[in-house]
Amino acid sequence: MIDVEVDRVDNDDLFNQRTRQKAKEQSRTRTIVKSDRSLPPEAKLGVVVTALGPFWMVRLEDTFVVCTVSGTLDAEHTSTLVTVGDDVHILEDGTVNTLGDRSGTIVRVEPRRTLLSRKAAGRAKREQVLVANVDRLAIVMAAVAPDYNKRLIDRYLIAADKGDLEPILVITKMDLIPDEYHNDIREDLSVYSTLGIPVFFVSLTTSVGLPSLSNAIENGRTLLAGPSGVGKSTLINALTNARHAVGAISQKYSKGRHTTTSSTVVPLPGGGAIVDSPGIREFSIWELSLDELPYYFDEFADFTHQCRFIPCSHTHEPGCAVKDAVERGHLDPERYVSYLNLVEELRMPAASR
Ligand SMILES: Nc1nc2c(ncn2[C@@H]2O[C@H](COP(=O)(O)OP(=O)(O)OP(=O)(O)O)[C@@H](O)[C@H]2O)c(=O)[nH]1
Ligand SMILES: [Mg+2]
Ligand SMILES: [Zn+2]
Repeated sequence: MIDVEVDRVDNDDLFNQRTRQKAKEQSRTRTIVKSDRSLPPEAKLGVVVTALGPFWMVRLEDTFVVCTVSGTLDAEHTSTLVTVGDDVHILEDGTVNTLGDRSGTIVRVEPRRTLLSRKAAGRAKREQVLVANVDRLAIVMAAVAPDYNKRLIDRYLIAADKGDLEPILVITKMDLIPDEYHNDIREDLSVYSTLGIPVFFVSLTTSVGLPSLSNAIENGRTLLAGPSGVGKSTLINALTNARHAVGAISQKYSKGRHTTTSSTVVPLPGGGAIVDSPGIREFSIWELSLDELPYYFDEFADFTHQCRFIPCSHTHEPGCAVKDAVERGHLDPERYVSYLNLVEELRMPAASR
């Protein structure tokens, strides 16, 4: 038996008092997970697009339904029963709630195609699934203000690899860079194109570069990741071309709060969707082991078999072919710095990470 995961909302208006009450009730009543695949014929298939306090907002073909989780849930997974991005079957209860939205119950969660998780807060290092069923990871960084961070890009690339997501790199705020420096930036980031990762240089103020980015993410679900202030929200508004319904509804449920706290799936005109996940900043590579780290630096593979010592950590060993390739300019020195940083981090005792 597993607790239902809920995002708790602290607020003082009446509605939120009620949701708090509901959240308490839900964490007292435990949900039993079964996998019996029997489904009432009136159940409808939808997507969980965001969390609203203890509720989940589910998008059906033509409408939204605000849902709780059934006491007996049909699912194959046991960690984080419901999360944003899940394909779910719901039963509508035929009523509207106090905020005027249709309400229902999630009775089945379909198997997850992909998932991204992080270590849940608290002492027990449980896995918390942040978002399910995304296809692509757009690593969003600004050309300047704030400067892009290659260490962080490399960490996100590992996360994408682990989560089976196709990575792309989006560099925003190109309008803030004088034209004569554009090539320097392209050159500085050319290692990523060399690694086969599509790189898009855009400005959200002038829209330069947006059409090709828009084409690239037209299909499938694209998760945005990147530090604060790089333009993720601005990008969503630009590509979805309007204040989207998901945003409007979640605002209604979180009056008085200024920041987005839950992940959101926003549909794109071409059939795909963009997923904005505020918690994704810390999402991690927490399960990563020192032994497997080199495999996430694909380009090292051309050299590792020539190292004098096997296994070789590619840090201090004499006759290390990776280190040698960096010195001779065959491997990117900055990628190697990212690698060394991660080795150092992973060598720290797990408790202090
Ligand atoms: N000049 C310029 N400003 C931009 C561009 N993209 C975003 N901005 C500005 O940068 C600021 C931050 O953008 P947001 O979209 O809020 O950034 P965010 O990534 O959503 O930040 P968090 O929600 O804190 O993670 C805003 O003032 C935007 O107007 C761009 O391409 N050029
Ligand atoms: Mg934002
Ligand atoms: Zn080596």
